[in-house]
This record gives sequence, structure tokens and C-alpha cells, in this order.
Amino acid sequence: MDSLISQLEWSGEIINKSGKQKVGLEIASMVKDGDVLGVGSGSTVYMALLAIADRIKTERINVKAIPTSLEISMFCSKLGIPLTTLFEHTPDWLFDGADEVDPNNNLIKGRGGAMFKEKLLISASTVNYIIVDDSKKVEKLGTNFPIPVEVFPQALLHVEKGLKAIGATAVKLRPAKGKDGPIITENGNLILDCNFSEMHNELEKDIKTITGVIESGLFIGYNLNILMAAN
Ligand code: ABF
Repeated sequence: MDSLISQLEWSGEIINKSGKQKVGLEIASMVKDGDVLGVGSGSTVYMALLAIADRIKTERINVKAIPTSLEISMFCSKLGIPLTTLFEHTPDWLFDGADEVDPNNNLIKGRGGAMFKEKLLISASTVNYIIVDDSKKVEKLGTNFPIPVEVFPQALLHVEKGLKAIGATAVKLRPAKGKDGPIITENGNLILDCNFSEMHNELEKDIKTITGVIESGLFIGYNLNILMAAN
């Protein structure tokens, strides 16, 4: 009988995305037997996981995944990709998506609200591949997406004040999808989506120094390989 997870559908994430499919196949072809993979979120990640699952079945390669979200964990389980954790392993390499990338390969991530674990895994992996398409390229971060900041709930007002003090021009509490109230992250926290008057190289650090901030979706000065998917 099918397990509950195998009955789940992810088809909405993975249809009609041929450019991403190509990059997904490229990612899958880089996987070596014995690799421990950090697995981010987003549509190209789904594509890569489908292709990796295929290699596991056909070539019997031994791969373990450390996922950045519960949703990705369940997708891996559905595909038969074995999971592990940061308690047991450090990822050999990682692949993930992004919401914006600037000419210096700085990023905004976190549309899915998983940026804390995404940043943790990117920091823990020495080799990282970030998969984007043309629509993600911006001259200046913050053009199409605000910077998401994960906040310990009781620190909400304190963090809002701190963000405004370092130049946030708009701070919005991210609402839950399809229901009342705020979105609650997998870590039990809230998300503030912020716009800043000025984007500068110290902004990620400045945000992080506010007590009550868990993490932001700003990635400045990381050593990343950006893979471009054709549209
Ligand atoms: C994750 O997936 C998030 O940080 C980012 O918001 C999202 C990008 O998804 P997609 O590649 O589908 O646009 O990386």
C-alpha cells in the first residue's frame, strides 16, 4: 500500500520548466556515490531531486540529503532519497534557489520562509550551487523582493524598532497563506519583510546584531556558484 507521503502531489512545482529541468539534470549528474547533499528549496531543487532519485534507482548510488525544510524532507521521502541531519553529517555540497541575485552574487532568499536553515546549510557546505533564471537577476538587491527577517515572537516590537533604526523604510509582518494571522516558521518564529533605503555590504551583519533576530534572507559576500537556468 502507498505510504501517506507517497500519495502527496508536487506536480504544481515541477511542470513546464524545461530550463530548470536541464539545470536539475546537471546538478544530478554531479552527484557522486557516497555524497551527503545539502538540499535547499524551490522549483529547480525539485527538478534536481527528481533526477537524483532516478540515479539512486537506476545506478544504485548511495546518497544522503540534509533538507532545509519539512516540505523538502517529505519530497525526498516520497522519492526514496535517504535523509540525514546536521547532527550526523556535514554536507559535501549544496544546491538551492534564490529570489534575487545581484552582479556580485549577493542574494535575497526566503520567500518560502526557510532562510535560517538555508543559511545554516550554505554556511556549513564548502561548495554551493545556487540555481536561478534570468528573472532573478537584479542590479540592486531589494528591487523585486523585500528582505525577510525571522524573528523570535516576543522580540517583535524590539526588532521592528531596531530594523527602523538601521534604515528599514517598511517593515511588514508576513501573513499566513490562506488563513488569518501571521505565518509561523518551522522554528516557531515570525517573519518581518523589510525594505531598506540603502543596500550596503554591512546590512546583513547589522540586521543580525539586533537581539531577537534569528536570521535574515540576505546573503552578502558568500562564496557561491550561480547556475543560470534558461527561461
Ligand atoms: C528557496 O526557494 C528560497 O530561498 C527561495 O525563496 C525559493 C526560490 O524558489 P524558485 O527557484 O522556485 O523561484 O531557495
